[in-house]
Amino acid sequence: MSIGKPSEEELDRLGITNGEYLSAASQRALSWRRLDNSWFGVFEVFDLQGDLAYEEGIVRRDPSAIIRHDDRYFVWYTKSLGPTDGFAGDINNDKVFPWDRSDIWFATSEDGWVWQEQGPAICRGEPGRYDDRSVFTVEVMQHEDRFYLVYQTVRSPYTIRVKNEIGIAHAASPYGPWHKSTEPILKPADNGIWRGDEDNRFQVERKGDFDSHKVHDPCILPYRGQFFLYYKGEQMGEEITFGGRQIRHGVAIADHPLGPYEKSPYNPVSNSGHEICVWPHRDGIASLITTDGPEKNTIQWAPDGINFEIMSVIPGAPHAIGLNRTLADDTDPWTALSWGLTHQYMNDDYQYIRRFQGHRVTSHVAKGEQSL
Ligand code: AAL
Repeated sequence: MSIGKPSEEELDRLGITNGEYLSAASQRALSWRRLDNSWFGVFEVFDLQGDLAYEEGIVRRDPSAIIRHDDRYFVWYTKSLGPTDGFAGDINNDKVFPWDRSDIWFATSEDGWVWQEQGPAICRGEPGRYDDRSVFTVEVMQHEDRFYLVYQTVRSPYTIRVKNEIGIAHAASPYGPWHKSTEPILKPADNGIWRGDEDNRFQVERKGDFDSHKVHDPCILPYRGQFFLYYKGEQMGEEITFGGRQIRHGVAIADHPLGPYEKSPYNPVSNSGHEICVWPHRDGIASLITTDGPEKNTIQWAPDGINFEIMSVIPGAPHAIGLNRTLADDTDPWTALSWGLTHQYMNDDYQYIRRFQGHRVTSHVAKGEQSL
């Protein structure tokens, strides 16, 4: 890579001993975009109280964003019962994943620490419907006095190769009643080709687009007069990259919250990540990229909601974050991350919802030491 002749100031800032002898690492450092530390920070995670405290035998995971209505916070999440059987047995009777045979429930809280579970919001559909096996991993959007829940769906049987789709529901109140879409609003690309009939997702003739197997983790943001539905794609024939699982995010755009949603021709819009965690920041969209891929543990920002650049590399972030949509500050990206919800694995069978808190870090000091 040609980087031109580094200036004395650059060599001094990066602490490079001799500009005539640049190691591969120094060459990379010189090619980085010039970024300050305003996007760098850390997270801590805490137990919740009340009905969302850990409960043996119950899965509660993938919390939505938090919204505030009638002087209380609301969150929606995946809820299922009992341990996971996996795929080795009878998939028609077993529970193949912790998020299989799930419904979407919701809870409210006055302080964000003590939560009261209110009951189911979205239940699995009638047999034969696209959502008859599981509804899970929900996000909420409040827009012009209406409420929208957008979530993943699976139709029975839950095979390894089953395609996962996205449904939506809307209501005039966060308590419901919810009106579900009769069809999915987003489906996987159908340009992948499985090899053979064995229920194996790694055997493919052709992998197809980044979202040829599953569309997951939907989150809709109103943006520039339209609705940007960010989602995670899983690809048929998924591989392990030098950063882990081959997972990427895409966006689909609509003029109305209920769609029709059209996938952006620029997809994928990330080359890494897992659950979607996006929020409006300045005139663009910020995105926390966690868990999978070479750019995991980064915060990225796109001035147009599509072309994301790395703004910081962070020590790691809570998974499946549900952002607190009541927090907004266009000057500090960490305001939106100052607290919200996350999930944690107690074990492979049971996950529970916890609270995260995050803050910006501008210096590294010893006990008693003054920063600049
Ligand atoms: C997550 C999400 C999706 C996956 C599984 C449940 O947290 O990425 O929802 O399907 O894990």
